[in-house]
Amino acid sequence: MVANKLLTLVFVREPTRILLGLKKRGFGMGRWNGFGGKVETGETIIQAALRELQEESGLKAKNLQEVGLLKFEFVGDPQLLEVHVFTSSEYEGKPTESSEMKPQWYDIDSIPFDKMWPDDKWWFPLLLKGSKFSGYFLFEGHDDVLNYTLEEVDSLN
Ligand code: 8DG
Repeated sequence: MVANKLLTLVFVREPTRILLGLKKRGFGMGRWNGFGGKVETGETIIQAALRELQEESGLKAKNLQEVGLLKFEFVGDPQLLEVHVFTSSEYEGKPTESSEMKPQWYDIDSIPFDKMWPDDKWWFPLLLKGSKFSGYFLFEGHDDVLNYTLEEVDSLN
């Protein structure tokens, strides 16, 4: 059995807008997303979430809350991705472009779903309304979701 690959994903949000970044390189390049990346050895998931947000956007999250757990399988790849999703409504700093991400605020009623990972349109509404959620998505390549499950949960464990 292959261990899951742990990743973080952080969305900084205000009442009417959310900060997304255009991924400039690597996995998910060309898509708008939250800020995150791989959990490194010796780091907790929360430490990784804070570090990746700061490295990629220049922001320091002040009230990180874990809101989602998303698992991704890609046909032909035995390794499952386990993405821990967080929001923060308070932060320090000013969004700053990095080598990885170009940040931009989006009104919550004009999120660019057609330029994001295809699964995001299903779980984003839950994130935006403040629910917690858990999901699994089976991808073929990076554009096609063959099947998925998604549920609102009371708590993430
Ligand atoms: P690197 O510098 O070593 O290249 O990478 P990293 O920054 O450590 O990690 P990464 O490979 O760029 O992390 C991938 C990011 O994409 C991570 O935040 C999790 C996120 N992500 C997926 N799948 C999906 C998805 O389907 N939707 C969304 N919104 N985000 C996803 O891995």
